[in-house]
Amino acid sequence: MTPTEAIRAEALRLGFDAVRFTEALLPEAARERLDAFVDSGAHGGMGWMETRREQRAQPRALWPEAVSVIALGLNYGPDYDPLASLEQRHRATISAYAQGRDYHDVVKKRLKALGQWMAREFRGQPLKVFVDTAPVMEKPLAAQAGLGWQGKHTNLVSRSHGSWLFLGEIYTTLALEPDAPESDHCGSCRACLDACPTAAFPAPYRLDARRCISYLTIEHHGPIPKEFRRAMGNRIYGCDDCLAVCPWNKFARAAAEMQFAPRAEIAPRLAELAGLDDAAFRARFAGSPIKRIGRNRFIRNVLIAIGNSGDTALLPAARVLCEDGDPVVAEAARWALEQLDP
Ligand code: B12
Ligand code: SF4
Ligand code: SF4
Repeated sequence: MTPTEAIRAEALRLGFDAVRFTEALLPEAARERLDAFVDSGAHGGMGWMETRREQRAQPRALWPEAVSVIALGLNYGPDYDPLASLEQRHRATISAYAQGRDYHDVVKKRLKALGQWMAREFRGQPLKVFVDTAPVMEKPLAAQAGLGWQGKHTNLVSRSHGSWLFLGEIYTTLALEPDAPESDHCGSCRACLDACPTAAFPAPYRLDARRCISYLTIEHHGPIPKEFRRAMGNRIYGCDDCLAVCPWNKFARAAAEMQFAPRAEIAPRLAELAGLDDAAFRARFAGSPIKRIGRNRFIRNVLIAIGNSGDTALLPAARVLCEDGDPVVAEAARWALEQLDP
């Protein structure tokens, strides 16, 4: 077995769904696009996109010894329609990626297990493992390795898993035979661009994060800008609209990883969520990615959904939160009241 064959076999044994190899070198175009994204301010308040830009743009700027990158994918395909709850306006829509256990933990654990196996197998060859939070351009690297292509919604689309792959990488000093990149199979389709409720794509393959509901509900601090509140509907954590409409999802399968299965009700009632105090929020979302936005940002989002619900039974929940100690929550509660009882 060649080293790549052995690593692929071990990664699949550990439960990864896709494994490909590429050189630890990104083309200049990736840097130029990252520069264009950040220089135009499209990253909004994600200051960390700016601070370690050099390392993000080029693997060897992060780790000069890196020779190859192992690009790995873990399927989190939902076994239900992630857009079905959008019509249930007294309930919350939570992105499919956040229904189960935090993928950072699940993917990191697998990456570490593969890293330990490699350390034994290829003695003396250092490596580093990454998922999401490091300054690594995960999608361009995965596309270059042939795991899929960056669709017009900017995420990686796979011929076998559609839009539903989490990405992780191993940077290694091993010289591994690179795989061929995947070509773009979007063609004339523009379903994702047309599905976006907030018109967050200024052009195909380009996202303005400041308009994206995923950014607004997860990354954005402070009040949600008024122009996007109506369009958020009942999406309280992330957004799946552009991913879910992709025709390549017809080849996707439901996640085999049980830890990604919904841990509770897929679309919980807004009334129940609005009542969570800090302790109850932390207990309910322990081990979930939702925990990281904290109770106040979460309740802010729930209140926008309450304002959009048209359900006057939710008026008492909004009224109570007008007195909340957090000014952003209190302002969102007043907005919700105005929508329900103008
Ligand atoms: C910042 C970030 C966000 C931001 C910005 C998203 C974005 N598109 O940049 C926000 C908070 C909005 C976000 C949202 C989501 N995210 Co996010 N996010 C990231 C993060 C940390 C960095 C991404 C980044 O570098 N963006 C900067 C821009 C410049 O990079 P880019 O999108 O690759 O841009 C390229 C294109 O614009 C392209 N391009 C430009 N012009 C052209 C023209 C052509 C012809 C082509 C081919 C390409 C092209 O070139 C650029 C650079 O190569 C990554 C993890 C990581 N470390 O990479 C996760 C990551 C991208 N997110 C992920 C997920 C799952 C999501 C959500 C689906 C979550 C949700 N359901 O709410 C949404 C999807 C929203 C969307 N349509 O992108 C996954 C995506 C997995 C996949 N299969 O692709 C990642 C990889 C995390 C992971 N490890 O799994 N995210
Ligand atoms: S995640 Fe939602 S808001 Fe963001 S670009 Fe996709 S469809 Fe638009
Ligand atoms: S919905 Fe269409 S345009 Fe968008 S990523 Fe999928 S194939 Fe490409």
